[in-house]
Amino acid sequence: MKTAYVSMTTDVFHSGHINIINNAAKYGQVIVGVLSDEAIATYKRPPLLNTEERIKIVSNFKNVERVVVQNSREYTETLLELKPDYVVHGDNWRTGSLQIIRAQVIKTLKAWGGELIEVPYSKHLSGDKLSRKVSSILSTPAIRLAKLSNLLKWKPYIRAIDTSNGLTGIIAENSRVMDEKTNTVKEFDAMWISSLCDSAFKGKPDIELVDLTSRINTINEIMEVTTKPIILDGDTGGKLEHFGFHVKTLERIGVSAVIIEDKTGLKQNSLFGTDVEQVLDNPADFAVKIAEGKHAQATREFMIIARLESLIAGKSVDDAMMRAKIYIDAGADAVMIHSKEKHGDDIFAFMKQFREYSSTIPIVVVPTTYNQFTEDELHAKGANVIIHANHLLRSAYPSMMKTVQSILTTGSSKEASDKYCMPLKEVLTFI
Ligand code: SPV
Ligand code: MG
Repeated sequence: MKTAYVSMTTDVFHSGHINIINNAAKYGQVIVGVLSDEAIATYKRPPLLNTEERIKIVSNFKNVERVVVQNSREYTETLLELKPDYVVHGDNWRTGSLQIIRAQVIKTLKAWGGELIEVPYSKHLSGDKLSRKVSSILSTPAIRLAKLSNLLKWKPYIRAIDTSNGLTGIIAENSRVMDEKTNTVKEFDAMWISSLCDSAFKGKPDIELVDLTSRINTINEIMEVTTKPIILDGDTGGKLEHFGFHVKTLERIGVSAVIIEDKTGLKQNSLFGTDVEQVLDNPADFAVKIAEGKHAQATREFMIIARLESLIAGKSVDDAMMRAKIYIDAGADAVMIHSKEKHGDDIFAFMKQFREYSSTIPIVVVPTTYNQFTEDELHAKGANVIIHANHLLRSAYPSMMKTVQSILTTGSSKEASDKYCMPLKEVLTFI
């Protein structure tokens, strides 16, 4: 009996998938390779149903003889093991990101005279469209909240971008590029809502002046138009007695994590370094604040992340390590190490020491000053969450400044409009 192999990534099953299986059954016994959670999470949203669930469902489809797990997006390893006579796939992969995988499949099959069968793709049943629909349901608070801790389990690292309003939220939600090297789609996994940019977009300094009510307005504005998880920059976390209440509020609206920094007194932006007074909190006191937050927390998945400001305040890596251990003991789910140095040596030294202490607790980094390192390089040194912390504000401001300068200088908006502005029509259609 001949065998026909069908690979399945989806967790939103529709009749198009049944059609492919039924077509495959015309050629032989159907073996379905269900993609593992990890394999899926490397290139698209993590699956709603885990591998086991999907295996159970697919095993019960008519005409499916056997189900195996396909551990990577490429078929090669599985095909070499199964040596099927046929691979059956929708004809939609002749173009786009799957082309290379298709070519590999054809090449691999050749070794034993196997053949690729392509079935006309049901366009109206696009899995991506259904997926987007599902995603919007999944932006309800409890589900959005859990996304970050799930992603941390599935992805080698999380890539976050700063968002401060609905517009930057949409940019973070929808921006994608094709990575030619790995032939995968790259996008942001999460949004960071920084104190710096949330304040700056409101025309205020970053001194904990924008209160939580106002920050929540920003969060809501972003949540209205996005589905990705949110990491909130919680500054110092405020008064000890208030922090537990803040945690409850953030959980209720569906924020995934809050990062609080071990400073006290008037908060100043960390990138001032020691040019301004940066007063570190007493580690024992800060630990109590973390414990207070963890105690107030209602869900399992919310994360309280302790931000270590030792290096910002001119203290040593050892000081940061000493504090990290105290904060973890108090219940912190992860640590963020920050520095304003450009060389990155202090960050790497910290990560090395921290990884000797724990191989699993996530490390968050904000490579604003040491931005010569790529995400992959930072991950290789130990980072699990990489936050690009202020770049949308910093790219928007100079562009707006050029525009106003031009209008003031020329007395009309013609030059600015022709040179610096996107067509109005695009504004009407990109949202
Ligand atoms: C922020 O962007 O608000 C931060 C990171 O907290 S930093 O500005 O580098 O302190
Ligand atoms: Mg901040």
